[in-house]
Amino acid sequence: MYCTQCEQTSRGEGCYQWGACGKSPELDALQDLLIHSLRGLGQVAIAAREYGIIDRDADRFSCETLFATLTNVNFDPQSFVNYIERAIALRDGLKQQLQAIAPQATIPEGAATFQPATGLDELIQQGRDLEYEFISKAAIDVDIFSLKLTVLYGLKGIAAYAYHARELSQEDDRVYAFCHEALAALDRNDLTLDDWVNLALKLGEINLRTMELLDAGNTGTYGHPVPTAVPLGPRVGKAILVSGHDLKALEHLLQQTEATGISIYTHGEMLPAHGYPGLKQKYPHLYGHYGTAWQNQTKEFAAFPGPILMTTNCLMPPHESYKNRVYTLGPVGWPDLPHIENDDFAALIAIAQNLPGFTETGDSRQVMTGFARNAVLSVAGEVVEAVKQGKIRHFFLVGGCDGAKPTRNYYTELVEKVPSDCVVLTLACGKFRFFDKDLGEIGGIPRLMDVGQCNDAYSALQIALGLANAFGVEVNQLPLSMILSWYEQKAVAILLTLLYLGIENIRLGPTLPAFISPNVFGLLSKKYGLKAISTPDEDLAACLELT
Ligand code: FSO
Ligand code: SF4
Repeated sequence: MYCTQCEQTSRGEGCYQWGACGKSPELDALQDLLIHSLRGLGQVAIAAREYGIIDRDADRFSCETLFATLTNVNFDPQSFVNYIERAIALRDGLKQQLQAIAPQATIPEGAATFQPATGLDELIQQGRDLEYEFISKAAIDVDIFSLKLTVLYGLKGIAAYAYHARELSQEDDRVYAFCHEALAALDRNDLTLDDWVNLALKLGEINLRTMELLDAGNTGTYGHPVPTAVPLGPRVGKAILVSGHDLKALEHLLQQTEATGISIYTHGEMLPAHGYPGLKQKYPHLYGHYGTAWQNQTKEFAAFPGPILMTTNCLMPPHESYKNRVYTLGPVGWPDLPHIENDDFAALIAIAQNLPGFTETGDSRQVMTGFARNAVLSVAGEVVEAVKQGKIRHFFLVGGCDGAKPTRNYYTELVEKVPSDCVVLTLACGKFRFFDKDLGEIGGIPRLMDVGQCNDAYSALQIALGLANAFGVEVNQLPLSMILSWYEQKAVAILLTLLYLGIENIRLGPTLPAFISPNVFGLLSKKYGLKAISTPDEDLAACLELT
C-alpha cells in the first residue's frame, strides 16, 4: 500500500505496510480503485458537459464517495465494492446519454474505459496494480507527483464540504465541474509544474466557494451562531453522544428524541452545534458537551453510558468495550458497526432507553462557543477601538485539527503563553487542547473565541476580511497571525484556499505534509512565507515583532 494523505502517516513518510489510522492494505487498494473509477467518471462527465448533459447523481456521488476515502471515515471494504460498481454504472449511463445525442463525441481512453474485476480479491489486486502504476510516476518527477497528491487530497476536502452543503440544499455546478476536472487531470501526464501549481490554487478558489455554500447552508438553516455557554458535565438521565461534523444528522436525531427524556451530548467537532439557535434553542435536550478531540474517543466512548452516533470523521477502530453501541451514518463505515439508513434512529434510541445513562452529575464547568463571523463582526467597532487604544496588541488564529502526537503540545503551550493583551481565535478539534482555559476578557471582548468546526473555516476567513475592512488595510497587514495544525485532507483544502487568497506567513504544524516535496515547499515558502512551526516562544516573538 501507499498512503501519505494524513499527518500521522507512518514515520512521517508514508504508510506502506498498514495504515497508522487502522486502514488495511486491502482497503487502501479498494479506495485507490474507487478513485480510479471516479477519474473515469470525471472524464466522461466532462465530455458530456460539453454537450449540455449534467448528471447530478454522478456529481453528488463523486463527492460523497471521495469523502468516504478521507482519513478515518470509512473502513468497510464492502462499501467501496458497492461504490466502485455504482461509479461504473453512472459512467456508462452518462456514456450512453452522450452517444445518443453526439455519436461523434470523443471519450478518452484510460480510466474512462476501465472495467472492474468480479470478486473482492480480484478488485483488490486491480487496486494494487493501479496504485503501483500511479506511484511509479513519482520517480519521473517528484515535484509534479507531490502537486498531484496535493490536488487529490485537497479534492477530498472539497468533497466533504460539498457533501455537507448539499445536505443543506446548497450546491453550485462550478464545484461539481471542478471536481470532475481535477479527478480527470490526475490521469494526465502532459501537465507542467506550473499547470499543477495553478490547479492547486484553483482548488483553493473552488474550496472557498464550497465553504461559502456550507456556511450559507448552516446559517440559513440554523441561524447565525450566538455565543453560548455549554456545560461540560452531564445531567442525570439517559444519554446519546453525537460526534463528527454533520449538523443535519444531529437535527434529525434531535427531532426523533424530542419528549423522550433523553439528553443529547456533543463530542469532538460537534461542540459548535450548541451555538446555533435552530439547534440549541429549538431543542433544549441538546444538553452539553462530553469529551475532547477525536484521538481520545476510545477512552471517552468506553466511559459514555449510552449509544454513540458517528456522523463523520474521525472514526477510530472501535474497541470491543463499546462497539455494540456505535452507529455510523452517510459516508462513514466500519464493517461490524450498524449503519443508519434513511435517517431512522429508532434502533439507536432504543439502546439509549435500555442503558442507565448518567446516574450522577460531574464537572460543573462550562465552555463558550458560537463566536462565528456574525457574532465577532457585530463588535468589530469595539475591537478596532480596543486595538487603536493599545488594549489589544495582536490576534492569533490557532486553528486546525488535533491528533495523538505529543508534539501537538506546542499548541497548548502557545496559547498559554500568548500575552494578556492578545486575543486567540480558534476553530476545529485542535482547540480541545485549550478550549476549557479561562483566558479572561479585554474590555468585554473574550480573549479566547471558538469560531466553530473546521467546516467553519469560511467564518474565520470572513472575520479576518471583516477586520481588515474595519481597519482599512489588507489582511496581511492586520495584527493577526495564523498558526495552524493539520491532520487530514479538509485542512489541505483550507490551506490551498488561504494561499489562493494570498495570505502570508502562515505557520503549519505539527509536522509538514509528507506529500509536499522540498521543492514544492520551497516554492510555497518563497511566494507566501509559509513556514513550519518552531517553538512557542520563538513563534510568539516572531509574530509579535511584526506588530
Ligand atoms: Fe478534527 Fe478529524 Fe474537523 Fe478533521 S475531527 S481532524 S480537519 O477530521 O475534521 O477538525
Ligand atoms: Fe496512513 Fe493517514 Fe493514509 Fe491512514 S490515512 S493510511 S494513517 S497516511
